[in-house]
Amino acid sequence: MIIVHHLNNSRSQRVLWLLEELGLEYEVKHYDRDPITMLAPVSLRAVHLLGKSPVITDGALTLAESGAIIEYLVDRYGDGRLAPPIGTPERLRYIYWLHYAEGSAMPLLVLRLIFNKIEANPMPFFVRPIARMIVGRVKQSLIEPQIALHLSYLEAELEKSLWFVGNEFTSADIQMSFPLEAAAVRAGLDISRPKLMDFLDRIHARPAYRRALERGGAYELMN
Ligand SMILES: N[C@@H](CCC(=O)N[C@@H](CS)C(=O)NCC(=O)O)C(=O)O
Repeated sequence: MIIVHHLNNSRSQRVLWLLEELGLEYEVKHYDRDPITMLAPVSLRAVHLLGKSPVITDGALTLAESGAIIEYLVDRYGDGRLAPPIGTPERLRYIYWLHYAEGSAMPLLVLRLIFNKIEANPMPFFVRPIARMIVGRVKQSLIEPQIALHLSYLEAELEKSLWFVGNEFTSADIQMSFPLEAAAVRAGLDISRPKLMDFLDRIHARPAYRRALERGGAYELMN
C-alpha cells in the first residue's frame, strides 16, 4: 500500500492529486504544521531524516522529493498514462518541467516568502528602518524581477500549447501547479498573465484535483 506522509498546506498536495489522477489506492498520514513556525512536526523525521513533505512509503521503499515521487509513481503505476513515451522530444520537455518546478521556480518563491516574513515580523524599533530598507532592496533588485521574468517565460510557454509539455495533460502539469499556486498567492500572478490563470482554473476544475483536496484537508498557501 502506498502511504503519503502529508503535511497540511504543502507541496505534498500534488502527490495526492497524482494518485487520484491515476486512480490508485493509497493511505494518507496527516501531519500538521506548527502554527507559529509553520515547520513540520518532528515526527516526520521518523519517516525521512529531513522531515520534509512529501514523503511516500511503498512497501520497503521510502521516497522523498516531489519530483522523484511523481516520476516513480508514474513509471511504476502509470501504465503509459501522464507521461510521454521515452525517447521522444516531449519526454525531454516532461523531465525539464519536473525539475524546473523545484529547481528554479520554487527557490525564488521561497525567498519571497522569507523576505515577506522578515518584513512582517516584529523587530526592535532601532533596527526596523535598516532591516526594512535591506529587505526592500533585495526584493526590488533581485527577487521581484526574477519572479516576473519566470512568470513571463511560463506565460509564453503556455501560449504555445495547452499544457506544459504539449496538448496532453501530464504529471509535469501537476508538478508545476504548486509554484503557480504559490505565485498567485504571494508573487503577484494575476490576470495580466491570462494563460497561467487559465491553467490554474483548468487544473482546479479537474475532478481528481478536487478529490485530492478532500483527502488532504486544508490547503491554503502562505503568503
Ligand atoms: N524540494 C522538496 C521540498 C520539500 C519541502 O520543503 N516541503 C515543505 C512543505 S511545502 C516542508 O516540508 N516544510 C516543512 C519544514 O520545512 O519543516 C520537494 O519538492 O519535495
